[in-house]
Amino acid sequence: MAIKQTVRELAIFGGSPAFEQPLHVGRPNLGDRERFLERVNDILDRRWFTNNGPFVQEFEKRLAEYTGARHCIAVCNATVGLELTIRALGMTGEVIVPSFTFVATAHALQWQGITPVFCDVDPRTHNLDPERVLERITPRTSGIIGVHVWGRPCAVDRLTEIARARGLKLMFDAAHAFACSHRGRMIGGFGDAEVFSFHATKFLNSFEGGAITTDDDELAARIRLMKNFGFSGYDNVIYVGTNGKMPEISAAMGLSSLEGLDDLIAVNRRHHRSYREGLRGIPGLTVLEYDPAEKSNHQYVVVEIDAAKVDLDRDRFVRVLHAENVLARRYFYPGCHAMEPYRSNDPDAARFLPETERLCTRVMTLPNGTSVGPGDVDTICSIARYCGENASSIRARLG
Ligand code: T4K
Repeated sequence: MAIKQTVRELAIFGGSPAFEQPLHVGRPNLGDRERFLERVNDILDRRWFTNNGPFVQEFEKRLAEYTGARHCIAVCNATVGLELTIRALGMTGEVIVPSFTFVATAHALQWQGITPVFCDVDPRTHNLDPERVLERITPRTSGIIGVHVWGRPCAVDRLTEIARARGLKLMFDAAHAFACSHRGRMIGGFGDAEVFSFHATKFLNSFEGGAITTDDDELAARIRLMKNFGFSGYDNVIYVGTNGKMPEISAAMGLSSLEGLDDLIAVNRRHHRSYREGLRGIPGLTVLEYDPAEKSNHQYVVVEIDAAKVDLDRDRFVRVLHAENVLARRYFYPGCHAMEPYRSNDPDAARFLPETERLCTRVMTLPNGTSVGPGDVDTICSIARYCGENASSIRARLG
C-alpha cells in the first residue's frame, strides 16, 4: 500500500510515512491456503499430530528428492537441527564458525560446551574465508561449520579440502539456502551434513521447522534416534537424545510451501531485479547479486552501504526507512563475537575479524516476498534515492 512515489518530506522529519502498514523483512509467505487447510483437516481426522507422522514422512521424502541428498531428517527448528548434527558428528573442543551469522549458529555449539572460534569472512561473498579458517585451526579444533549466508554457497570445495587434510568434520548451516545450488548441485549434499531452517521468516516455511540432510547412512540413523530421545523401538533407549521432532502441522505447511516454490522464486527474483534497477547509480549503495548460473531462492535483498561514498551511514538509512514503515534489518549486526557470552569469553575476538566488523556496519536487508506489493519496491527505492541525493543535509538534520 504505497502512498508516496515522489519523496517530498521524509517521515522522520514530519512527513507522512510512505507505507501505512509496516513492510517487514521476513514476512512469511503463504503457500496454497486451501491445500494447507485440507491437510489440517487430514491431521485432525487422523488424530496423528506428531512423532513421525505421514506428512513429516512425505515432507522428508520430497525434501530429499529436491536436494538430491540421500537422507533428510525433519526437525522442530534449525537450531535444534544444528545441535543434533554437531553432537552426532562428535564435534568437541573448538569448532570454527563465522561471526557474521545469526547467533543460533554459535549458540548451537556453546549450548553443548563447545567453543565457537570465530573466523573472518570474504567481503565479496560474506561467507567463511577458507584461508582465514586455516589460521584459526588449533589442536583442539574438531570441525568447521560454514554458513551459506543469504543462500549464496560457501567456498565448499576449498573448505572440504581443508577439512579432509586436517581430519576435521565439516557441516553447513544452510538455514538461508533451500533451493539454492553450487556448481549445479543443490545445497543439501555438501560436507558431512547440512541444516536448513523452515522458520516462518525463511524462504520455505513450516511455521517453525528445519531439516538435516546427509549422504551418510550411519550419521542419518544416529540423528534420527537422537531427535527422538534416543529411542530405538519401544522401551529401548540407546543414546542421550532430545525432542527434535517436527509436528504434522509444520510438515503440512512445509508441503504447501514446497508446492508454491517456483512461484515464490519468481516473485523474489522479480523484486530483486527491481531493487537492483531502482538503486542503481546511487553512490555508495550496492545490491548483492546472485550468481545467474546457479539456482537461488533470491530471498534476501542485501544492500551494502559505503558511508564514505554516500555521506549517510547504514544506521541512518535504517532510521529513515523505519520512519517510513520500511522495517529494513541490520542482519547480522553486531556479529556473534560482540554478543554474550562470546564478547566476555573473548573480548579481543575482533582482531581476527576485520571484514566481519566492517560488514556489520554496512549491511542492511530490505523486504522481499509475496507481502511486498506491486510498486512497493519502487517506493522503497525512491526513498533510498532521495536519501542518496540529499545525504549531507539529512545527516546534518539527523545529527
Ligand atoms: N542459522 C542461520 C544462519 C539463521 O539465519 C537462523 C535463523 C538459524 C540458523 C536458526 O534457525 P531456526 O532455529 O530459527 O529455524 C529471525 C528468525 O527468527 C530466525 O529464524 C532467522 N534465522 C533470523 C535471521 O531472523 P529475528 O529475531 O530477526 O526475528 P523477528 O521476530 O524480528 O522477525 C523478523 C521479521 O519478520 C519481523 O519484522 C516480523 C516478521 N515476522 C516474523 C514472524 C516470526 C512476521 O511478519 N511474521 C512472523 O510470524 O530472527
